Amino acid sequence: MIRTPLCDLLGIEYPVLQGGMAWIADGKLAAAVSEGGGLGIIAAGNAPADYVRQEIRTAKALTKKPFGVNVMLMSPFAGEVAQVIAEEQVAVVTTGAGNPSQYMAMWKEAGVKVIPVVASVAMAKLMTRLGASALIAEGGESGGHVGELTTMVLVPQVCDATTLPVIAAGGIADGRGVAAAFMLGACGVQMGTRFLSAVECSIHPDYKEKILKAKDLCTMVTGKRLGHPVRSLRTPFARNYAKAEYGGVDDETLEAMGAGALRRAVEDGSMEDGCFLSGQIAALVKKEEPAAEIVRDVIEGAEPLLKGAMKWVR
Ligand code: TUI
Repeated sequence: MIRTPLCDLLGIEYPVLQGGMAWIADGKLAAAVSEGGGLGIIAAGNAPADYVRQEIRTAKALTKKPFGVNVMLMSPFAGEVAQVIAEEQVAVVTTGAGNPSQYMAMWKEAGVKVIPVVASVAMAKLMTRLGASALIAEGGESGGHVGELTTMVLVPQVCDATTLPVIAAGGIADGRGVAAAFMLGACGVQMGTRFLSAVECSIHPDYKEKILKAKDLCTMVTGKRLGHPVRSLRTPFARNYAKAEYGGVDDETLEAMGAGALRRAVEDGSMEDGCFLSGQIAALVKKEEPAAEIVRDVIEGAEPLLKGAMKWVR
């Protein structure tokens, strides 16, 4: 059995978090992960506060175990979502794509544990000073908004920069990834792409199918020109966007192409105008299965590897 300080901090059985994927990670998926002994997380994405409150209530109806909400800090609704999280006294808030400093005092006062995603050492130090409960160090192998550094180089540097528990994210989808993350100094993992195949994940069937069929080189990063690089499946949409980005298209047209594209992928499964977020590890996602089995599988896969870590040492 693997138990780390993160389990005690969050009141969970296994040190596995499900990433807050916009328009994907709803109350149903989050509750299934939490019921399975991990920490499920509802994604606020670009949605208004009412949507988030509804998903929180759905999760509360499905599980008595702790779950979290992820705030996407570039969302125009981030402020009102932050408020709802405090009002609903959600156990944990994670943040992404920005600096959550302005909300930390409010959340802490409401008893919400704050776990920011950091993509640099400077942000890790700032969040430690402002009273975060733990940090998620997310490397650029992940799907969605990506930073500059890989998981391999970010995680040990963040571990050196903080005394807080560190959760590794980006490029982790099985027991090998979990064991590697622990070797780098993390005491927990967050996975997004692996949970796209969960039975309780309500994405369009074509999206799921695409993930199950993905190979090593199936993702690409677009959006660098506008300052928001995003990793997604290499679909006709992503290729067209890249062509526009490096062609003569102006910023407004590019913005318009991207607007609503995450939601279109999830709801319509359209390869032509949807953006299918995916991490580089999609090729390791082999079958659809209940979220609880995914949580158990990655931990059970890591155990023998960690126990056998001495096999080359003389
Ligand atoms: O946030 C994510 N992944 C996401 S958010 C998202 S929705 C979206 N929609 C349109 C454009 C862009 C995103 C899809 N996927 N991951 C967590 C994450 N946070 N990765 C990197 C960061 C990060 C980056 C910079 C965290 C902090 C940060 O600080 C910047 C600063 O203010 O100094």
